[in-house]
Amino acid sequence: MPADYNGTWNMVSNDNFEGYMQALGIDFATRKIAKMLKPQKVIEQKGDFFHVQTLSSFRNYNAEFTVGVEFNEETKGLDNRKCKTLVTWDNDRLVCVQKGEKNNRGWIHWIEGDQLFLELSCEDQVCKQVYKKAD
Ligand code: 1AG
Repeated sequence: MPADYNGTWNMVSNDNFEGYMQALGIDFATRKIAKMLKPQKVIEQKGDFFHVQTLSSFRNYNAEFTVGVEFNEETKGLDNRKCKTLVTWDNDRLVCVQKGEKNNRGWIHWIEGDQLFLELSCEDQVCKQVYKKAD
């Protein structure tokens, strides 16, 4: 049985989002707004199928994938790039590799208690986010 990521998760911390956005080439004005956000993750998981919504007052991002199945990702409303994206299980961690124009791009999710962790990587930058499960 894989880990259960289902639920609504609210951001509690966001370390080095600025560096991550700079590595993605996000412009100054957008970064200033994006840094202030406290997004929410709404995750629906059925076995290896995931629907992950990242919701904020500024923009939303929608991701749907099946673990182990590579897909074409377009990061609409983020940096608007195209990636060949593959998510795999590493024990109970979700490990994502986003092949494309940017080197070393991807993310890792895991759960500890009522907290959801997300590390976003691009080039030499790592952004560390923590979310807490909503009641
Ligand atoms: C993701 O999470 C990333 C979801 O795939 C969005 C997180 C960070 C934003 C990425 C780059 C910044 C680009 C532009 C800034 C503009 C708006 C920020 C809006 C933030 C909320 C959408 C992994 C997984 C789902 O949970 O795929």
